[in-house]
Amino acid sequence: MRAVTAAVTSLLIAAVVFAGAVTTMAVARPEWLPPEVRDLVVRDRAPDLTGYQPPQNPEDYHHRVFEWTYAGKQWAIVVDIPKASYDYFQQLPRPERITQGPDGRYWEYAYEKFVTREEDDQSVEVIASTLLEMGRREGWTDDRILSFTLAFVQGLPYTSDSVTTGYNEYPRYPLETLVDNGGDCEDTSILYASLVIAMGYGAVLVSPPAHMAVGVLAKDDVPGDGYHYGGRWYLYAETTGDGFGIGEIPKEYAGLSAQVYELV
Ligand SMILES: [Ca+2]
Ligand SMILES: [Ca+2]
Repeated sequence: MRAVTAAVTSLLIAAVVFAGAVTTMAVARPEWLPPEVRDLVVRDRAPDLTGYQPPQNPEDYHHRVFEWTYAGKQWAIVVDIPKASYDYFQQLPRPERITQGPDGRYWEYAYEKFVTREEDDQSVEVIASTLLEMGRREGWTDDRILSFTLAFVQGLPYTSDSVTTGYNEYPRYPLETLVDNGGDCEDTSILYASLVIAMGYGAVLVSPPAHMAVGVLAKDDVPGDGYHYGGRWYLYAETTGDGFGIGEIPKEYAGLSAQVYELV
């Protein structure tokens, strides 16, 4: 896969900005408390909080209600994320590396490590299993459950890194994207890929020039936009904005080569 020159340029600028702001403060990993998730029925465009019990110490949690539309219906889940877990991810280093590309060596974030970080498994799994259960209750097939989950992620607001963090490029761990209530393309792609993998499906991160999305592992004969990589077929999944289904690539990225980040 070819490295992308336009993306590399912006990443190098981000590297300089970021290097000046690195803190060495280390925060101990908190005693693990998984987030509490409840799915809710949405009636009259407002989530029905009947039956919702807040955590015992609500001041220790970030309370979030996520709403989205899929299959002509509105959906919502309530997620209570321990503040200690969020603080822990916030102070973690942003993994990075020097990579050898066809045009030489360049700096980049190690985006795949935001997806596969071991400590994140529980937080992501609780949400993934909730979404999976919601889909199974509807009697949906795998592809619809994956589309439903994509709609959940697409329902998060798009926020630019420079506005929300002051950095040109700032990848978020999945828990951060949920508490921050959104992010930009790599943040929502990291979140979606994490959910897809936690559900037991296959995914990679894909990066067309100056963008990031997810490749969802599919059978070779499933039609749609995607990438052949490593002998496998990955359908393109756009995680920003509404309306793109799995296998639908925005036209500005159609036909362009993309860098693939394997998730193992
Ligand atoms: Ca970004
Ligand atoms: Ca970001």
